[in-house]
Amino acid sequence: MTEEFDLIDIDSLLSDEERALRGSVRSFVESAIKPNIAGWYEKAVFPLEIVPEMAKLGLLGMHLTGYGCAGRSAVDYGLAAAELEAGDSGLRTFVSVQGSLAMSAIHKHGSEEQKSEWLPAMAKGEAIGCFGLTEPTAGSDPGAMKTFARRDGGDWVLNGSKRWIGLASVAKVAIIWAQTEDGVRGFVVPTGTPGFTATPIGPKLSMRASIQCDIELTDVRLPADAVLPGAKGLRGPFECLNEARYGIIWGAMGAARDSYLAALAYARERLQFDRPLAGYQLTQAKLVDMALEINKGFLLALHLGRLKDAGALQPHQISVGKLNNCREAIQICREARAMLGGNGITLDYPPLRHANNLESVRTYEGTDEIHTLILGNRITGIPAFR
Ligand code: TGC
Repeated sequence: MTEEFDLIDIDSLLSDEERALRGSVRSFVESAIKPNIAGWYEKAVFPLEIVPEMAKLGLLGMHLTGYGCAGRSAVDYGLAAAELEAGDSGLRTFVSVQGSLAMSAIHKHGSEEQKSEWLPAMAKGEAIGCFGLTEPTAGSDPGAMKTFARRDGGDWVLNGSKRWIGLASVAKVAIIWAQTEDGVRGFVVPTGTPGFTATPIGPKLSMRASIQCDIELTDVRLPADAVLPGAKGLRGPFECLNEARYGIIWGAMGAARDSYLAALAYARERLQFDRPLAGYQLTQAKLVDMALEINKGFLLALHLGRLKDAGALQPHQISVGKLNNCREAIQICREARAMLGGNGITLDYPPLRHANNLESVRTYEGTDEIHTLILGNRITGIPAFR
């Protein structure tokens, strides 16, 4: 399969260990996800039963060190994200929400007690986490959030609502970001706390094998030590978003690669006017355009991953990757769907499912527009968000 899309030998830039890690995640996706994903997608089911296997592979919080986490590199994490999203964006999203958002928030900003209480259980998949930043009226502009945490004696009391929160209805713990008298703070909220409710949003036309929820917080009372001591202001959640956005750079290309390979296989087999579609120049032009963007997208992801492992990756560089790779991946998936003709609209083939999923992926963790404006700001020095 590699030679069908790796035209510039990107593989030679990976170590044996990196290729081995990628191989084990790819095998898991081939055996546990691909045979079942059409059914999960059609029934709108998130397959909780595969979480323990993901944990065993070290995929939960895999780039974090200590507390039972795998301590793998950023490139390893990216390679895994690409393989998972070649299965389905919903499954990669689970790993992102768990590891890059919920676990990263605790790992980066939590107290020793919070880390010891939650991270080992989350790495084992025994506790699922979610990350509540977005609100019904605060998506691209999280600074406009209305959820408020007030002090009441030694306690905190939270009120507000969150929207589009992945995994919230199956989570044991939620990281909730709220305004306080001292600016935005993060709270570790066990989801069994009275006043916390999470309701799945649906029906959806995208990310059907995944769960996104509304959260209502009504007088949710928490002890003083529920606050994340290391996060003060919006920088706290944004530092976690960087981790998730980074994973998307790789993941989107996984979905693109899977769609391209489906279209290539189909074009080789499908005869029209007595010849395989792959023998027509228009088809070859499409395949070549797709392959070029996949090669460029993976090369970009690998470059950014190497920068991340060197501790040199800057937020605007993550925007380059997220904007470019989501934009190109969705085009590739749509083109692949078109190459499959009518058969492309069924769940027998992955491209339209991937394209639909990528509508969510291009929207969450910063829309195309937000990442464009982050880069516009970087280039011109003039913020144009407001
Ligand atoms: P701004 O004044 O620019 O920044 C506030 C503070 O944050 C710092 N900062 C960052 N730090 C680290 N990494 C980044 N990427 C950062 N971006 C900003 C900044 O330096 C400042 O720090 P300090 O110490 O000076 O206070 O804040 P702004 O509100 O004007 O930001 C502008 C903008 C548009 C870039 C930002 O608001 C933004 O990125 N918006 C998009 C938000 C987004 O991606 N939302 C999606 C969340 S996904 C979700 O909630 C669901 S999780 C997925 C799931 O559950 O499935």
